[in-house]
Amino acid sequence: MMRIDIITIFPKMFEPILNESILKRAQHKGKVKIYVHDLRDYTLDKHRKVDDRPFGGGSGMVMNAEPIFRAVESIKHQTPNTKHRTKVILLCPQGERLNQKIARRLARYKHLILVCGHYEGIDERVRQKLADEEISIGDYVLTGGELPAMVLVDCLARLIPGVLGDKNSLISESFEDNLLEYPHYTRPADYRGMKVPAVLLSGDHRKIGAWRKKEAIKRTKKRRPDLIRCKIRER
Ligand code: 4FV
Repeated sequence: MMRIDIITIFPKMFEPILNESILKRAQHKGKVKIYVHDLRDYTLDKHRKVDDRPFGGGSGMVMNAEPIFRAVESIKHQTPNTKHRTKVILLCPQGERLNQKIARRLARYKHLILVCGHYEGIDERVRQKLADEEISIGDYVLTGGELPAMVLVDCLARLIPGVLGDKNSLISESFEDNLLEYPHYTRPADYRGMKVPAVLLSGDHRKIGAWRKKEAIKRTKKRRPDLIRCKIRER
């Protein structure tokens, strides 16, 4: 069972995704426990302030270190048994770009604490002293770290054994083996004259497997030659 704690100033943003579909079922199955914490509950400030003006001037606001330290330390205090397998992850554009390999590695941890930034950013001392890792979901700037945290929770949860109905679906999917997924078809076999490739209707699973591999490589070479290069490098 994996535990995920999310620290955010917008806890309600998570309700819809945690109470639907696979994430809802995964929690009900006890495969993952997800706790969302309002950062403002960890401020000592009577106005529950979590940000302040940047030293050195400049536009925008910076998130204070103290509430984040207090939140993370309080959560760690509540979870002594996962001490050695807890990772504090800061979601930020400066982080390592999330990919399936990182998702597989993080899915093996017992306990993740996700810190969602806002405003211009977070006080550097959080990055230096509290965060074990920094993850970015892509080279673009969002209004907050909440959506990145949701993306991370979603791609991790489905890798936890028993969360997805059919674990085989994890084997032949995009980025497994550094290949994009092959084309999928379902009924009807002929839609507006667009026919399903005959090999898929042949029942010859060796031929179907070979066709799918060929199509996956063709698609990857065309759309993501960088993945092919990774694949060759990893050999
Ligand atoms: C982001 C990303 C991201 C930066 C300023 C929140 C925003 C604001 N996080 N991958 N891309 N964060 O844009 O993770 O604080």
